[in-house]
Amino acid sequence: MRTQVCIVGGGPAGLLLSQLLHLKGIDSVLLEQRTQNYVLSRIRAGVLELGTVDLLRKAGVSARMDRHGIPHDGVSIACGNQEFRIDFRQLTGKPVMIWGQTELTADLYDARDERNAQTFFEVRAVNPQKVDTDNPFVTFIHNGTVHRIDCEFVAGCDGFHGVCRKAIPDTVRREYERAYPFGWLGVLSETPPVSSELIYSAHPRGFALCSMRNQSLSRYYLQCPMTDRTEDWSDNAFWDELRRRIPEAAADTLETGPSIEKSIAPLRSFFCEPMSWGRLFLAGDSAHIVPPTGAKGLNLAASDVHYLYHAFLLHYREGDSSGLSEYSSKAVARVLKAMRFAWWFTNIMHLLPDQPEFDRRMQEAEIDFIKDSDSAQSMLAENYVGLPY
Ligand code: RFL
Ligand code: PHB
Repeated sequence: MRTQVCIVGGGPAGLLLSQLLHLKGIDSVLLEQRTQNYVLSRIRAGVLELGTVDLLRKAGVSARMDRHGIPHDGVSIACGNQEFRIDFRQLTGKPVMIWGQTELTADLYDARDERNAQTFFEVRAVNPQKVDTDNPFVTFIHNGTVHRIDCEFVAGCDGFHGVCRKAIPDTVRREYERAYPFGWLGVLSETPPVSSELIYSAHPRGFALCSMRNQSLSRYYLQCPMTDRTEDWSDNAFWDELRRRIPEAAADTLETGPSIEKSIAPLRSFFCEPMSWGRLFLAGDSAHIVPPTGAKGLNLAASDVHYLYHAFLLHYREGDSSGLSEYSSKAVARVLKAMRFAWWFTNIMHLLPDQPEFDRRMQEAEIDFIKDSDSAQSMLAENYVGLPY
C-alpha cells in the first residue's frame, strides 16, 4: 500500500492533521493501536485556545463546537480566603472555548467516516523504517497480517508512549523531563458546574480545580499523592475534600452527584528535541507533555499540527521544503514557552510534599502579587489564551 503521509496515532493530533491534509488533496493513512471506542471514551482536556478553535474551523469540524462550545472570558484564581478574576477579554481581547477533547475527537472521526478515510484500528508492532531516506515505510500487524505502507512522510502522532519518537536515533535525540511528586484525581459528574467560569484554587490541603464540559456536566480535580488509587476515593470523600479546598461561596453552592468517571493522572513536563528526523515529524504528546494546570496539552498538539500542515502544503504546492526543515525549531520554540507557563502555574498552585513553610509563603505572595498587578495578570492571561503561532 502507498500513501503520501502515513500518520501513526489516531488521537487529536493525528486526526486533525489527516483532516487538514485531506482538504488540500494530500493523501494519508491513519494507524491507531486502540479501538475507536477506546479513543473516544478517554476523558481528557476541556479548554481550547482560539488558535485551536480556528484550526478546527479550517478543518471543517467546528459545527457542533460553534453551536455547543462555551466561550469563557476569564478564570478565577483562589488562594486561602481570597479569590480574584483574570479577565481574558479585557487583558487580551480573546476568550477561550470550553469544548471537550472527547467531542472534538468524535467530530474528527465522524469527518473521517464521511469521507471513507482509511484507518487501521488495533494495529500492533508499528515500526517506522528508513525515515532518514527518501523512501520511508511503516510496517505493522493488523488482524494477524503484516502490512507495509510506503509513504513520502511519517507523522508521529502516537502520544507519549508511542514508537515514533524512538525512531529518532539516541545519538540525535535529546529528552528533558521533570516529574512532579503528585497527581490529579479527576471526577466527571452530571451536575451543573459550581461556577460559570473555571476556578483554580491553591489551598494548604492541596490544589483543586473546578471545570466543566457543559451546563449539566462538571469536571473537578483534586491534587493527590501519586500513591493514591481511585478506589481509595469514594464519591463522598471526593466532594468533601473539594468543598474544603475551594472558596466558601462555591463550596456552599456545590451540587454533587455520582461520578461517571474517576481517574488519576500523573503530572509531568517532558520534551524531546529535535521534533523531526529525516522524513519523520513528531506532533503532540509524542514529542512533549505538560502538566494540565495551564490546559496546554491539547492546544500544543494543535499548534504542532498547524506548523506541520503548513510545511506540508508548502512542500506539495510549491516544492519548497523550507517549512519542513524549520518545523522542529518553530514547534519547539512555541512548545517551550507553553511548557514554561504550565510549569510555573503548576509550581505556584500546588502543595509539595514536605514543603518548607517558607516556600508556601512565597507561593502565597506570588498569587497575591498577581491579584494586585495588572502586568502579572496580563502575563497569565496572554499565556492562558494561547501565544501566537
Ligand atoms: P494522544 O491523545 O495520546 O493520542 C495518541 C494516539 O496514538 C495512539 N498510539 C498508537 N497508535 C499506533 N501505534 C502505536 N504504536 C501507538 N502508540 C500510541 C494512542 O492510542 C492514541 O490514540 O496524543 P495527541 O494526539 O498528541 O493529543 C494530545 C492530547 O491528548 C493531550 O495533550 C491532552 O489530552 C493532555 N491531557 C490534558 N490536556 C489538557 O489540556 N487538559 C487536561 O485536562 C488533560 N488531561 C491529558 C489529560 C492527558 C492524559 N494522558 C495522556 C494520560 C489527562 C490524561 C490522563
Ligand atoms: C478540564 O476541564 O479537564 C481542564 C480544564 C483546565 C485545566 C485542566 C483540565 O487546566
